[in-house]
Amino acid sequence: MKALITGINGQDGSYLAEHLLKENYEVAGVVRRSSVAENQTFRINNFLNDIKTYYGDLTDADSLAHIVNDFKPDIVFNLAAQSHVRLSFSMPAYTAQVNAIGALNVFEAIRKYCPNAKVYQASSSEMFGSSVDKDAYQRETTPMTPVSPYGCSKLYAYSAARNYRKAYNLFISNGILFNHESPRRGTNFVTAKVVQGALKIKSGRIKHLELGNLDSYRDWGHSYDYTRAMLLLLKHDSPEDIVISSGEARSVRDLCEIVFKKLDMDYKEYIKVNDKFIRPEELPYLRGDCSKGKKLLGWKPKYNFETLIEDMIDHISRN
Ligand code: NAP
Ligand code: F7E
Repeated sequence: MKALITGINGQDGSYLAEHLLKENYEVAGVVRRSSVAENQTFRINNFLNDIKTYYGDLTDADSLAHIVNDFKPDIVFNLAAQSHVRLSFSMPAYTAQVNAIGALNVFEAIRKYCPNAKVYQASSSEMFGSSVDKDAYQRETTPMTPVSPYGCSKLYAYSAARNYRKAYNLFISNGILFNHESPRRGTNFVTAKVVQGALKIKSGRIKHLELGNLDSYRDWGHSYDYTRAMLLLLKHDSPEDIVISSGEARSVRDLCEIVFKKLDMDYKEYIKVNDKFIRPEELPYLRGDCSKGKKLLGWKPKYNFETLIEDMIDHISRN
């Protein structure tokens, strides 16, 4: 079986590729050209010789058509994206080009050149925006009212996936994943920023850490677990839209308290709020109900919030 991953050099792409190799898939990935060549593959260098890579870009439909036509994948994971929510306010058009039209370009390449391939679309809890069910969870049936250019772009791709599934009888599944982190998380996302910042404070390299909104809530899990759910979703016999989450909501303040406490510090002495990290519109609360995913896929996470943070502290402190 052949698996193609867009965004293979990202946090999720790298965990997923490792998992697929262990499961004996032939793996290919799309990488972007960078002027610093080392950056193109920095998360996948450990197994670069075991996979095939293609240069491509989601905004370049011809490059995707060539890759799909050449590799002829059985399964495709569309993970590539401009994935930073705050930056999507600075680059709304680019975010829409990559996340919305880019996903459409992937679906079109599949429709034209590989219509039997199964496709995973990386959808996001950010699509729910300000919408929450009465029981304080978001689930597959919760209305979607995104509050960021990123959320809007992902909602377009989610809708296009459902449209192509019905209109052209393609196997495209949406994984509606809540926040997931790891030692490989980009350091401008809040979990990695807090862990890295606290470690630098502990070792005397910086004196304080500047953050934005401390009172938003997120449902945080581990990328290791969530990328396993991606493969389970494509192994399922019909295309589905499925929430993957931990089911717990924690505030950014909780995150700071726990990380600093694990390093024997009180976060209140070190955290400063800087308005430049506040978003034009904030998504205040995320908590996912993933009972459908657990039942249908038999998915069970290995990590909880505490062990996720411990894994991040452990790895980031060694690098
Ligand atoms: P990430 O670490 O930011 O990785 C994104 C990947 O996409 C990177 O490898 C990046 O390439 C690549 N990419 C960006 N723009 C591209 C373009 N125009 N053409 C081709 N490749 C491009 O994100 P992640 O955390 O792994 O997330 C994976 C996917 O899941 C994303 O679609 C994200 O939006 C979605 N998602 C993430 C979460 C989460 O909490 N992590 C939750 C829900 C959904 P470079 O390596 O060259 O930068
Ligand atoms: O922010 C607050 C911020 O950037 C989390 C992406 O993977 O998950 C991710 O998007 C919260 C927000 O993740 C800082 O305002 C406070 O309330 O880590 P984040 P995100 O925006 O939730 C979704 C599901 C995705 O799909 C996305 O791709 O933390 N916050 N102070 C801060 N956030 C950042 N980044 N930096 C701060 O200084």
